[in-house]
Amino acid sequence: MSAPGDLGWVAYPPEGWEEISVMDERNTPMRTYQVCNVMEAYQNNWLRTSWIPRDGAHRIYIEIKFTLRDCNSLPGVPGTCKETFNIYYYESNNNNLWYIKESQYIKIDTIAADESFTQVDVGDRVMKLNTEVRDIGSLTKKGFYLAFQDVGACIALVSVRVYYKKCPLTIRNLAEFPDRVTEGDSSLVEVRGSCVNNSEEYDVPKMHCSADGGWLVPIGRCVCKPGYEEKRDACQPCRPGFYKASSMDAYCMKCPPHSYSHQESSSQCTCEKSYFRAETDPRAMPCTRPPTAPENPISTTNETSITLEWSPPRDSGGRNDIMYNIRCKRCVGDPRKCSLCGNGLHFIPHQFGLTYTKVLVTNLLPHTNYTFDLEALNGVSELSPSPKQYVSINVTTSQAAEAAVNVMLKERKSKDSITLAWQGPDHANGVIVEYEVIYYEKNQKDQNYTVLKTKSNSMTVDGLKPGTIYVFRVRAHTSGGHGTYGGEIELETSQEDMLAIGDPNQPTIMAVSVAGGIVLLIFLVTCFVVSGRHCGYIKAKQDPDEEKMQFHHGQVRLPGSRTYVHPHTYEDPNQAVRDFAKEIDASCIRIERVIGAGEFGEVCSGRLKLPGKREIYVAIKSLKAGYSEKQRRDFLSEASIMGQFDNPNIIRLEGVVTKCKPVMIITEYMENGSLDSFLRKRDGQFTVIQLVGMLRGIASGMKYLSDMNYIHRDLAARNILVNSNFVCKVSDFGLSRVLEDDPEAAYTTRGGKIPIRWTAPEAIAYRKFTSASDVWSYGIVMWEVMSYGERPYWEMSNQDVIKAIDEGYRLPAPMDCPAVLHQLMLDCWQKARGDRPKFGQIVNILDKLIRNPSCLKTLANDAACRSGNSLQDPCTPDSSAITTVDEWLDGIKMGQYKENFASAGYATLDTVVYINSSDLCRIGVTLVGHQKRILWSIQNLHTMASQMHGTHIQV
Ligand code: ACK
Repeated sequence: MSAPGDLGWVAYPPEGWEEISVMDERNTPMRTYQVCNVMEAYQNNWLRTSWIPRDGAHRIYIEIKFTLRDCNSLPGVPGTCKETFNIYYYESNNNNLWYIKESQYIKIDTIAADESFTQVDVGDRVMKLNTEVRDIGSLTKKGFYLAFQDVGACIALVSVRVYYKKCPLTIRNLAEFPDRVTEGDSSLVEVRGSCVNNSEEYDVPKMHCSADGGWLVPIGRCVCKPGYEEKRDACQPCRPGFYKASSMDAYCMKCPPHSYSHQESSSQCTCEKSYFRAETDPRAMPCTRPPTAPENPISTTNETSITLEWSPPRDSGGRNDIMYNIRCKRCVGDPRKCSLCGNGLHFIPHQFGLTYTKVLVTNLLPHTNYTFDLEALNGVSELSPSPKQYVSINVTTSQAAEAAVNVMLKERKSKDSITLAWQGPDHANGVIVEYEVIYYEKNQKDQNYTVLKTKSNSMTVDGLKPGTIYVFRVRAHTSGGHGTYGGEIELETSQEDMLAIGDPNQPTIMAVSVAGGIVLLIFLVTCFVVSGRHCGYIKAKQDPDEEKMQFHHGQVRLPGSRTYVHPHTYEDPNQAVRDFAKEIDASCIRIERVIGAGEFGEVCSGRLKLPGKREIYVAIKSLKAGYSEKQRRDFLSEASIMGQFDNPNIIRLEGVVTKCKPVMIITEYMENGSLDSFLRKRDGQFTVIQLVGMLRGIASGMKYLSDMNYIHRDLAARNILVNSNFVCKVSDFGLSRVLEDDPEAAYTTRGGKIPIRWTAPEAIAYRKFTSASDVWSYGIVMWEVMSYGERPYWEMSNQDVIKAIDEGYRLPAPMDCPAVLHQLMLDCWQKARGDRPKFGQIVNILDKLIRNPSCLKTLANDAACRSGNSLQDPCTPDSSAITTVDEWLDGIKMGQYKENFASAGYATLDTVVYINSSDLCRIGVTLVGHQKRILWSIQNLHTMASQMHGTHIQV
């Protein structure tokens, strides 16, 4: 508080605090309150401020500037001289109290000076000011009074500033977040944003206001409506000549060729005259027009069949969806006496909607004139009012060869072949040269024909798909020409190979009568056979993780490595316990006290004295009475898993008691219990190197597990145990653990129970648990360790965590966390699991850091720029201190855009931090995935910096 005039504060008794004007160092007058009754004992001087409205704040901060005389410097003062004063408050809805009893005030604190001064030199204008800040939380009334109690010191109160903190109005992801006063306690408050003008919600925009007045964890976003694009936190209209069709498009685009927009904020461009846009055409596609007519039609006549061929139109209208229709007219005698051909003709493959420039027409009448009109169409032909353009071709047929055949079909089927047999025609019109068998998969006629020829009366067609229906037709070829194809017969291959089904000589069902005609089929053979009748079977693509594995005892394992054996692969789970856990005689165990509760019963500490060995401290998990057989199996499964491990960073199994009740699992005793509660109790008490040492131990244990192909699925600080030397060991290997035991596990939409905050997105989404998903969890454990047991993602709901992760949000660095460690966390949280480091690499990095602690000096929240791939070497300047745009882009594996950034004028990192998605589009980063990666990295460049400090208000 500084005020040049009369402040109107109340001082009593009157001979106590005095309001005095002094000059500050710039010679401007200012008001102070002073008291200096040091010569007399029993001072009790009060100074009370006027009423201060609370203004909705929950926590109020008071900054006091004052000077205080050192008692020793005052000559002749008695021992009652003091060097402190007290500060109090009194909450009240009433702003004109004239008297408040001393006993009604609540004490805030006793204030002592950091720097007392020894001399009062009136000429010396440079005062040694002490500044102290105190706060009061949980205020509820409309306002309050502050009071300063002097008990015999020499004080000058120079300034009192009262303020509260709020998260200031801000715009993020096109959503406006209003001023928000922080809470009295340290919780994060979720605030919903409202979309800026001309934008709409894509996903509910939310941010969290922290007690410090900073905005944290933006999730959701708004997007600019069609016709608007994002520019500097606002949605600007597209200029004339530009358009934006969908709110999901990032930026306005130039109207495509043959279209225009005369207005601002167009969501699409109008086609020029004679140009059209089909309903399904993307808005970015140029407007197009119908094609011209097909060209160069030619025909080849073979008796009563005709092959027509033509060239595509000269102008396709700008599209590539050209199709052809054929109309047929039959003209008898006078060419003007034409009628439509009717349904008797066969067009192979079709009459309408042809995509090839060739068609075979059969069943024509001999010695007849036909006119075929060929027209080309495309996706906008129907939109054009102009008549379609076509080209005509006249054709005359000749005498048909007569070759009537009766074909009998016989069959023998297997998985991939069918044998057909038939009898020759009764009255062949000439000598039979050969037979043609045409077949196709039922309903696939248009895609896949095969024509086979034989001189014999039977044929085995092989290379067929199992369990598939094929359609067969047969015709004879005589010296007079081809007969027409006979009727169809449908035959199905068997599902599995059968030795012999049916007698090949046994005639089956069908006799087909075929009327002959000569047909040229060569082009059919080329068009359809070449198009590949063998679809084959697509071999299921293997996951690269799985390729190198082989099955052993029902378990996957790497060749040559020791692999953990899942207890479920034993028919008798008790055998697994016998194989991997030592039976201990209950008389060797002394239970001392209960230390916790597990899923199956109590956890106790005690001692184990095996014959011939020294006594050791152990933890004893027991199975509570009344268990089912399944519970017993699940309980002991932890022992059969743990018993397979032997590593200093994995909790060691001493043995089991199964021969008497209660059934028990005995493990080494870890004096400091679980890591999360251990760290919470010791907040701030370890050096960074000690914390890194713990992390190294956990990573080493996890490396051992992943080398054994064991996937933990619930790696979290609560499942790490700490011994008296602060060695951390991975624990909790029960089979039902992830499903039942973990209080953090929540049901997912797919039904499984998963500890969401610790679990990789692919494991949540589709249960893809791998060592890489364990690495993600390890990153969360790193964060828990570096924040001394803070809850990951604080009070956010599980749903919000999933959404935030999906949108690229990652936990910011904990307070005082070295930049390299936060970078390593971010690496563990790569979306693509293949991009995450392996546990072996993590151990190496941590080892390097421990050998080279200077690498840990740069703190994440101080680092001007953070990014890069710390896996190469966390201490090289490249990864810990990125200074150029090129280094930054290389670091986030976006080096291919260096030129785009350079030519757009982004020369230094400080110019990059303001880039948004439209800017990225404009400079040529159009892939959404790349945009996201770059924008996340930019967000990282100033994660904490952007979390503004509280707004201070003066009263
Ligand atoms: O956090 P805590 O003290 O550590 O409380 C839990 C409790 O038992 C239930 O699991 C503690 N606990 C489990 N195993 C051990 C062990 N091997 N040594 C010491 N404490 C253990 C754990």
